[in-house]
Amino acid sequence: MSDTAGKSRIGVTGLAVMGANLARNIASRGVPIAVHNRTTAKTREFMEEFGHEGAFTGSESLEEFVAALEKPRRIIVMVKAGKPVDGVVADLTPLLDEGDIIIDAGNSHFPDTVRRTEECAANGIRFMGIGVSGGEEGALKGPSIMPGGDESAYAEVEEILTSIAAVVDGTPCCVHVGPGGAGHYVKMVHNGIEYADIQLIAEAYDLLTHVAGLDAPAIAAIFEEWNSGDLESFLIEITAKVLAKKDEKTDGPLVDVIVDRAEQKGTGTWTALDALGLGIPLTGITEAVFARGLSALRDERKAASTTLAGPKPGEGENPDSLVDDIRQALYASKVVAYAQGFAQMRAASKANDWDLDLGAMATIWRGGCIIRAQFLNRIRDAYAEHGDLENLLMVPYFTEAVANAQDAWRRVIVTATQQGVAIPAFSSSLSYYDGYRRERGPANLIQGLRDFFGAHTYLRTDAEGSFHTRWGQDGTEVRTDA
Ligand code: NBP
Repeated sequence: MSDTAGKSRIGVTGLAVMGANLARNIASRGVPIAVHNRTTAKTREFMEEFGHEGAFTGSESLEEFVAALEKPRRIIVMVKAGKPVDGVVADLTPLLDEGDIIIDAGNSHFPDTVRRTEECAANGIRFMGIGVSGGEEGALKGPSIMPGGDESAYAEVEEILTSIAAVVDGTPCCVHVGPGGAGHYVKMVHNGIEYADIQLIAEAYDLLTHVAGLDAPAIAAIFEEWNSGDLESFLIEITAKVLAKKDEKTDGPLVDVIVDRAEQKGTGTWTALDALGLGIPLTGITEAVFARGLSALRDERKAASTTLAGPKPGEGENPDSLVDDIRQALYASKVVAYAQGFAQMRAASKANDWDLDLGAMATIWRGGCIIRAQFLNRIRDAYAEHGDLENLLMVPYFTEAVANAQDAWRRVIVTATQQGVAIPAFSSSLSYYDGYRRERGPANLIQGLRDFFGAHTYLRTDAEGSFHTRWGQDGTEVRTDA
């Protein structure tokens, strides 16, 4: 009898919402699968509720779980990110053989994935870090999957992963991203872009509420309409639904009774920190993280609201075109946020030798994930046409889109500023745009100041070499690299 007879082709350990749904998705493709959870009761509950859906083997210990798998063993770990992943890897390692594959499909931080890949390799185990987006529904019905790690390991799971992923225009939303931490890196940037997208939507909602004076049902109708144009996306679609939802208790809009304090799990912060390390301007995502931080200062804001002076939103002149201006500002800011996120992935790809195919990233984000949008087709086309792009803003489609939107974008920012409405993502995106399109900015003065107080030297526009002025001495300039 062969070693594979009666064995499962793959296993999932960690049967909380994501692991359970991923396991059910895999089983629904006719793949025999072993399931396990640290707390055995959860495995039993899973088998009772879903065991009939496919060829599941419920395992009550890790030893049983490993023994249930064909070789090379393919094990998806879907437990809470951080220490639990290290714990599971440590428990699995002595039970596995050379060439077996551990796949961390949670939201791990990519440096942890790089470390785990090395640690597992030292034990002959192939480790993969794969990003899975789409929440619980995506995991069950078809997520966007961003697999990173050894190509030979990917080849062993490609068929299963592509079969469970979302499909758009016949293309599965799953492609091998790159080695080591590349998959989790791309998932991190995906989540960062999600932060920016959500913040931009929140700013549009704030303006429509407090400057345009509209109520939630009216704004819901506007978002529904916007969802049939350039902005068409999952997040715009669900914004309309959330705004339209009536609260059972008050009979008013549910959104009006939700506390205005946004929580976060840290992937936006990781994205922003990484951009800072790479020296890549990532204003949209970073401002979105800061805005969540500001929202959390709820008690301080309450005190400040009666102490700090400023205009009252809604008490000012509004342009007649306000609602459509907001739509255009939202679109232009979104283009900037994506341009920044893709520029960050390009820089990370070069820094880590990942050789990321950015067009493929846009392709696999078109379905299954939270930022799925029509817009990603444009990004995919841009990379297909122009190859290694420094900045998406330089592609004719986006150059033109932002050029067409910019008058409205500027009007919105002026109106919001005059009426005292905070629009950190809208305005920082425009500042990035204006900064990026300037041939000569003001950093010449920064360099002069740095040279004055720290002898940090400067370059000249009219000569080769680096220079220092003896500011505190005779004021003469010396070349420092000669
Ligand atoms: P959770 O992140 O809530 O984790 C719960 C699971 O981790 C349970 O199976 C639990 O086992 C297990 N676990 C913990 Br906690 N500590 C453990 C340990 N030391 N050893 C072994 N198992 C341990 O589950 P989730 O919401 O399904 O998310 C799973 C992963 O997917 C996370 O990394 C998450 O960030 C990521 N993700 C989630 C979503 C989403 O929408 N929820 C979307 C995309 C990605 P127990 O039952 O014994 O406590």
